Amino acid sequence: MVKKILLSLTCFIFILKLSAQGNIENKANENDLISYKLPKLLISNSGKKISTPREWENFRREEIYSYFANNIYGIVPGELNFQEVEVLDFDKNALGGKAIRKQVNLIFKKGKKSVIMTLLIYLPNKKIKSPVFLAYNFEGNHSVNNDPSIIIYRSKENELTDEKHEESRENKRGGRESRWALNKIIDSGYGLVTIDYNNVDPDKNDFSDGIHSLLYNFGQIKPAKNEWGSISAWAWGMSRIMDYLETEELIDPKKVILFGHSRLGKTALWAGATDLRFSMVISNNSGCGGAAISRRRIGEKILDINTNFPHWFAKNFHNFNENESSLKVDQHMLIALIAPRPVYVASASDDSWADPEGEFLAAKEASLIYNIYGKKGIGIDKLPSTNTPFHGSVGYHLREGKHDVTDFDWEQYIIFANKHFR
Ligand code: GTR
Repeated sequence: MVKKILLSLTCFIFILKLSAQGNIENKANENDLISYKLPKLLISNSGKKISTPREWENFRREEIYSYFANNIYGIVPGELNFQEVEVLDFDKNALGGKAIRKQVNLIFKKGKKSVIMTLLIYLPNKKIKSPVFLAYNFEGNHSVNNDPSIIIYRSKENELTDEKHEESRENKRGGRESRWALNKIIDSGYGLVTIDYNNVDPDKNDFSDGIHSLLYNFGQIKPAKNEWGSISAWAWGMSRIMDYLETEELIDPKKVILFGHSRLGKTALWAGATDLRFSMVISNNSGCGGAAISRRRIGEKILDINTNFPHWFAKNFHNFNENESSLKVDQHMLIALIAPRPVYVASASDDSWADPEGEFLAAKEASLIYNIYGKKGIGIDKLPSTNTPFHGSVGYHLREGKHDVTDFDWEQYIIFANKHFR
C-alpha cells in the first residue's frame, strides 16, 4: 500500500515537473503519462523571437523548411522539366455536356530513361479560366469516374496485354467515384486535374524506377540519406504539373488548390510548403508524417511508418524512430510553412491511426503564423464535435466516420475555396 502511494506521488511530481517546463506543453492522452514539448514556431534556432511576416519569411521559415527537407522528406537533388506535351484527348462535351475533358501526357527524359505523367483534366464548360483542384489518385485515372473515354494508363513494367489484365483494369473504371464528387466540383465552377501517383514514382520500396532514377549521379542506385523519398518525389511531381498548368489557357494558375488523402495528404502538405505557386492546400486524413503531431505518439508512430513504408521519407527520418523528441520540428511547423495561404486539415472520427486530435492540435498551433499576418487561423481551441467545420485561414473539420474521402469532405472544401477565392 505504502509502495503504491509512493509510486503515485512520484508520478504526480514527475508530471508537475514536466508541466512547468514550457508554454506549449500538452498531454498526449488523458491516461497517458507521456508529456511532450513542441518546438516553438516563433523562436528561431538562435533564440530570436519572431513577430513579423518579414522575420518569419527571411529566416525562421527557411530554417524550418530546410530541416524538413534534409531530415524528413528529403531534398530533390536536381532539376528536370518535361520535354514534351502530348495531347491525347480533348472533348467539349464531357459529363453530359457540362464539362471539358482533356488528357495530356507530360514526357520527361534523361539519357535512356523516361517518365510519362498522364493527366486527366475536367473543367467546367465555360469560356473563363477555371480554378482547379489538383490531386493524385491511388488507382488510376479511370478509377475516378465511370466515363468510358478515360484512358487507362499502362506503365512499362505493367504492359500486360492479355485479356485477364485488361478486364481487371476495366473493372476499376469508376471504382473510386465515391471519393471524387466530380459533379459537385464541376457544378461549383471548379475543375479537377488528377493523375495516378504511381506514374511519378511507383509506391514500392524500390528506387530503381520512377523519377528518382532520372536524377541520379553516375553510378548512384538509391537516394542519399538526405535525398528524396517517395513523398518528396510525388510532391515534386505536383510542381511539374503546375509548370504545365501555367501554360494551360483554360486554367487560372493563381487558383490551383492542392488536395490529397492519406499518404497523398502528406504529399499535398509538403508540395504546398515547397512550392509557393499553389494558392491553397487541403490535407484529408493525412496523419503521421502529415498533419498529426509526431511527439504525441498516438496512432501511427514514426517507427511504424518507417517500417511499413521504408521508401516514403528520406533515410535520415529513420533516425527519429522511437526518438521523436529529438526532432527540431514537429508537424504544426509543416502546416505553418503554407502560411499565409489558406490551408485545410480534415480528420475522421474513426480514424484513430491518423490521430485526429493530433491533426487538430497541429492546425491550431500553426494558426500562430496566420495571426502574424493579421489573419485568423483556426479560431477554436478545442477539438470540435463531429461534422462541425471551421473555416478561418486554417480550415478544420472532424467528419464522422472512417478513413476516407466523402461528399461531406468535398462540400467543405468547395465552401472553403469559395470563401477565399471569391
Ligand atoms: C496507412 C498508413 C498511413 C496512411 C495510409 C494511406 O496504412 O499507415 O500513414 O498514409 O496508409 O495512405 O492510405
